[in-house]
Amino acid sequence: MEGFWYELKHVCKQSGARYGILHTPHGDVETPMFMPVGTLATVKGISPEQLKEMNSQVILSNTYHLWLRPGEDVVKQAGGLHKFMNYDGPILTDSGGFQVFSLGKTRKIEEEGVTFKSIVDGKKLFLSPEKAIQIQNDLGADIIMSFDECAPYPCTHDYMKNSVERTLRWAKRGKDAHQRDDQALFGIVQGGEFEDLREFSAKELVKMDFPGYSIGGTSVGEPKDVMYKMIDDAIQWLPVDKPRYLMGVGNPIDLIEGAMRGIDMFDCVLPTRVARHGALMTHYGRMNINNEKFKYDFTPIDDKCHCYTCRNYTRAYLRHLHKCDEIFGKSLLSIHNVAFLLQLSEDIRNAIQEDRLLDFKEEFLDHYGRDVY
Ligand code: PRF
Ligand code: ZN
Repeated sequence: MEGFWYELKHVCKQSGARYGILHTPHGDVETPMFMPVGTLATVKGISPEQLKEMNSQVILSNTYHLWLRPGEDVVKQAGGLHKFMNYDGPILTDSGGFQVFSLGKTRKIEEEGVTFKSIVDGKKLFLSPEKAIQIQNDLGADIIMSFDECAPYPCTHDYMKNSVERTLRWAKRGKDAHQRDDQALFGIVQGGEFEDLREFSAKELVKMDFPGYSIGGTSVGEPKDVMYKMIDDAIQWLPVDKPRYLMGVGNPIDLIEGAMRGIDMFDCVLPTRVARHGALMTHYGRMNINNEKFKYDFTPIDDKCHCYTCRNYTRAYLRHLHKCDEIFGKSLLSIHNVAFLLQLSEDIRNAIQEDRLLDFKEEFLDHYGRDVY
């Protein structure tokens, strides 16, 4: 593994949260970090220059979607994902495992891999651990994921045990198939709500010695306290000198709660998805730009936000664009939501370095609200 390592810089004395630096072939980034999602090799509505301007660290893309469209061979011929999408910062790709399970209605899981229907044209497709790695080798992201099963919640201990064991065999097969020394392949801890299976999954992956570990199978419908326990059950078995990535989780409260539990990396489609419907995250909780009360409101979305949108545009204008379904409006709202989470990540990193993440959490929740997602 060349050009990739995690440097633990500081552990918050108040909370145990970690501040660190992730060195990648496309630059160093600071953790904990929120990773904006660019499923189809674009963070919807935001240019690479704008991402850079808002201090994005790593961005995330998806094996499954890029495999279907345009096809990994196109991206490979373009010179890889960085060149194809004109983003020279670090990129992470998810393996397609989760997408197969969350998007597909009809799927068949076997030892060899998963058979399912394409979301694009309904064609029958087959994805295996080896295929998922080959696609990711061709896409060329800095960080790539093992092919796993994200089992449904709830499910029986019996089902989960079989699933975890198969996902471990898939992790090993993916590791053996991995061809590129300049890409860090992460193992994914599964095991649902079962403490013993989380322990087993984590310990077996650690034996295989991955350069980083993801925690999967959370945020699949379980209550919050169950999710936090899933993190605790997994993370205690992971080596301190490797990064930990909590997959598909990235709302403001979970960024803080996750960091407190030792998570370094987060991602979530929510900020960009909800922005396109006018829903905004602010330091004062959620707001919807559609609201009549913003008609003559010439203040920014969030007076504590430093993003391009908040520096230059008013609620009244943004409401107008949104009401008229103007595409620039969607772009401006997406910029704000992504910037909000990137700024929050930075605030979390600063609080960790100052040994005051618990104080920060209380201060943040005092105005954000405690029941907001
Ligand atoms: N596995 C993979 N990607 C994921 C998940 C998972 O379990 C989740 C679960 N929250 C999000 N994305 N490969
Ligand atoms: Zn803003």
